[in-house]
Amino acid sequence: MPANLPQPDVLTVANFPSFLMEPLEAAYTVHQRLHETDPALFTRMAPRIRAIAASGDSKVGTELIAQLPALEIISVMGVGYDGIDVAAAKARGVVVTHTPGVLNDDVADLAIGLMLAWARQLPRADRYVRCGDWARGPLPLGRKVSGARLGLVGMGRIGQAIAHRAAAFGMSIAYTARSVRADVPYRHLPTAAALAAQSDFLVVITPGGAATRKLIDAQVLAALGPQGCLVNVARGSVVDEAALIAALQAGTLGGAALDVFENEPAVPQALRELDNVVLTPHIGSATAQTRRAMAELAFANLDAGLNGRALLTPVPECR
Ligand code: 8YV
Repeated sequence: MPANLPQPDVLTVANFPSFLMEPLEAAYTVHQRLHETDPALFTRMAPRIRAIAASGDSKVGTELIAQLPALEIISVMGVGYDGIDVAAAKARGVVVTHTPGVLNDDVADLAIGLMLAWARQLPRADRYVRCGDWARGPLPLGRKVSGARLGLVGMGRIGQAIAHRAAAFGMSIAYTARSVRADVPYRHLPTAAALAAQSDFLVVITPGGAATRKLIDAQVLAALGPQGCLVNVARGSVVDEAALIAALQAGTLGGAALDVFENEPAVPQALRELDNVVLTPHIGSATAQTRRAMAELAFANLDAGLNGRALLTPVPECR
């Protein structure tokens, strides 16, 4: 950009790693969470802000969008964008982009890892060795994963990556999704409850948002049953967390392995006290390699949007 032109103003609404902050700060005037840290200054700066950089768990609602008359683009570093009010953005002619594809492997790897961690009791086994219990006798037996029945709630890019890995474990694979996919060889079931009734592991990998809110309810958990395990690598909002805790406490559900929660980073004490669960802090895409790829794509989208070039990966609603 010529030296005499001011750099575009960008509002960040998440705490980004240095490998996204550095390119952003080199190219733009960045207002780091200014709407939260200094609302008065934000009000003065708001008319200049042309872009928002957000993460998969950021909330960008109608109110914030309405405060930014010059807003052109919201670039999300994440595949999920359920926290962004896309309808409000579109109504204002603001485009929304996200980072699909580059994180499929990591999220799928974690889903398989969580199944193994729960069934083979890896966190417990690790503690068992460390605290010296091994000398007193063997760890109680775990549960076999290879050959078990996997039900996938969602059959998008990441769902397919999980299925591909599960096939190598000899698992039988079925799924439920809004529509039957002609391009996958797996059995489709019409509802999450029907799928759960025929699954040992039910893995949730569907987008969050209003359409899937509490899709995994008490009925689905009952269908999964006392031998079943729920794995959630999607969004906490997809699972009725209170019903999940009740089922786990009552033993009507065998267990759960959860990377996402309804109200992150708060995880209910009741869940943290259960020993039939494995809990991780929303790390689906959290590898150095993948987060860099996500940051590059998020930056490229933002830069394309602000410079009138074609967006790389707009969300489906903005294509
Ligand atoms: C992270 C995610 O929460 O991609 C998503 O939808 O949930 C995660 O990868 C986050 O977006 C990292 O910035």
